[in-house]
Amino acid sequence: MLPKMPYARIVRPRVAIACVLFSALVAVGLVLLTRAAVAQLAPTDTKPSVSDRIDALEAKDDRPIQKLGRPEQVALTLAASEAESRRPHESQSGASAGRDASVPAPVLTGIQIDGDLSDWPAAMPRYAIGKLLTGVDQIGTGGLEDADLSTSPDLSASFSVGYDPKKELIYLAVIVRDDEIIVENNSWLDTDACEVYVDGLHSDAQIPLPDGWPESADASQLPVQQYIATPGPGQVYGFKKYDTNPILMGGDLKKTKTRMAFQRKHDVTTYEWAIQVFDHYPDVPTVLSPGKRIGFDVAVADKDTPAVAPGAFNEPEEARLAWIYWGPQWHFLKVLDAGNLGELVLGK
Ligand SMILES: [Ca+2]
Ligand SMILES: [Ca+2]
Ligand SMILES: [Ca+2]
Repeated sequence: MLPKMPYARIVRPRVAIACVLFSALVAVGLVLLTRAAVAQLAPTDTKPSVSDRIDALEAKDDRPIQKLGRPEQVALTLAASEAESRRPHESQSGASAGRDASVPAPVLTGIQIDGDLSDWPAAMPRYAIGKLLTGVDQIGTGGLEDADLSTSPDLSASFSVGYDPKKELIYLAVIVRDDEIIVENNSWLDTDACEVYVDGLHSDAQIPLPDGWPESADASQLPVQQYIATPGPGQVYGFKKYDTNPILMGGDLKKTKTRMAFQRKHDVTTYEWAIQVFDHYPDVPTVLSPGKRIGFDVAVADKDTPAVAPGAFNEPEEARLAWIYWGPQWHFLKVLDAGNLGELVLGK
């Protein structure tokens, strides 16, 4: 016998409970089905993306790698980082006894920095800058792969070097035969240039690429002083934080005694440098004394055609900047790796 109450009050709660139970079962079923479908669809062997590879490198090296907006810049950074990670790490301690790339720097006085080398002794030896950087994205070979870099009209460069122990300066003359001069102020890829690397400690110290490079460069933290000059007016490499030519990467050239002047005659550009070297910038200049070894390298960049677009980030291979250097085999940015420099041996 049914209790005397309206039918609806008995039946509706039962229907409601059944509906709730049914809905819960459907929801659980949907979740299980979705998980199974995702598991089946998920790839098991995907090729890592550029960002995955950067993350992997960061994890391996325990350091951040600069993430730049332009894919080609990411590729450059990645290629360089991978090149770095492939090589054996060098000793961090002590100075090297000597290096394969080594030249004497005799005492030299009475040099005026004006780009005119007539005040240099005619008998000063000249050393070829003859290594062509290859295998780095965005940098080309300028058709120089098979060229003789001591005679090529497209690009041949050499240097002479001495030092003044009283003025505590290295004197450097860089003579560059280059058929076409390009000086733009948009990027390091869009200009002729001359770079000098010095390390007063002659150390093997190296540091990882600082986050935010090159804007974040801090000369007081770098193991090498990198001076950069272009043979023309305007901001060197388009770096907005400097107002000199040359510049000191991450520092203030005006806090140093380094100066440069260039001249261009016919197809020859001459850079005449007086260079201050530091044990630590800016507070500990290096004392230049006979027999001392100074970490040293010099490089020349050659761009010969106007860029397709400002900055020259998307140049066809044959139009890209070529980069040659003197010292040991390039592994990564030499300003971060003092052991990747050659050396000067100061004379008496
Ligand atoms: Ca001179
Ligand atoms: Ca050239
Ligand atoms: Ca050029």
